[in-house]
Amino acid sequence: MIIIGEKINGTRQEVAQAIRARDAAFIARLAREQVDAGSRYLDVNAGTAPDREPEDLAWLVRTVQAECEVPLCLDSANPTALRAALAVVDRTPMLNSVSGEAQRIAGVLPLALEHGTDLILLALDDDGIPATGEDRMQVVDRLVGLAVAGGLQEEKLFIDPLVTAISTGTNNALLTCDTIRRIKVAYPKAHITCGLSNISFGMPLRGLVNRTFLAMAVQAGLDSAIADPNDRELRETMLAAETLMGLDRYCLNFNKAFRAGRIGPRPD
Ligand code: THG
Repeated sequence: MIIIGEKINGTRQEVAQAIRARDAAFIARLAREQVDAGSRYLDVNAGTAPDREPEDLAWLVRTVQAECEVPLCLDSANPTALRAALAVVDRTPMLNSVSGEAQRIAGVLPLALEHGTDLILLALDDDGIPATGEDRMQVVDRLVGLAVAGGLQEEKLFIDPLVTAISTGTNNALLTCDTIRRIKVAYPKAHITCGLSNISFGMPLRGLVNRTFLAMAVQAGLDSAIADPNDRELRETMLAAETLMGLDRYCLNFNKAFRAGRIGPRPD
């Protein structure tokens, strides 16, 4: 799975504080621990204060790049902040994200096309999050059409079916899985990602709910997740699910991870 490490996110209080204090060591530590745990991208989100976001996001980008080499996933709806970040990135990043909302299509999509970035497509538009997989696909179809017509290869697209809390809708997990299946059929070369932990908002035992949902979503075709790579039990479920899906010949990855102590009992 392509893990996009989620921890450098200004909606988390300790990160918001580190950004305000320009505490580079704190951010560098979050970057390092997520890369060491196998993140292929690091999500960076500076929070949503519109006046400070461009400067804050550019600072986050520079700070993370000084510590590690993985590409970044620039998490902002604000084109001005994305432009400020794009001006300082070393490696072509992923943009998170464009949706079917007119403002995002006008503001974010041109940046992705201009810079040839990877791009997350969200299955929502100005009418909100569609209630069925079929309707989410209408948004996805439109966005894939625009991105591909603009010159981005399908392989650079990470389609997000959207995960909404199971506490607010009995069928929300199944709805996401249904959307994943449809995406997989329509765009087999695109990646499918999601914010996994949205599923468990308002629940006890969130880790258990998140990793069980992960196994279901992988079965449906999920191949990427915005998640906490330092969650050992999540990592275990991820590896087991990939192996069971026939993606791990001779169970080599699973056994290697076990021998390296990345899954199973903690080496101490
Ligand atoms: N899709 C896309 N991008 C996204 C999301 C998505 N970006 C933001 C979010 N959803 C995914 N990122 C995070 C980052 C951190 C946390 C959750 C999701 C997190 N949550 C803990 C919690 O909710 O309890 C801890 C909060 C805290 O530490 O303060 O850490 O769906 N494309």
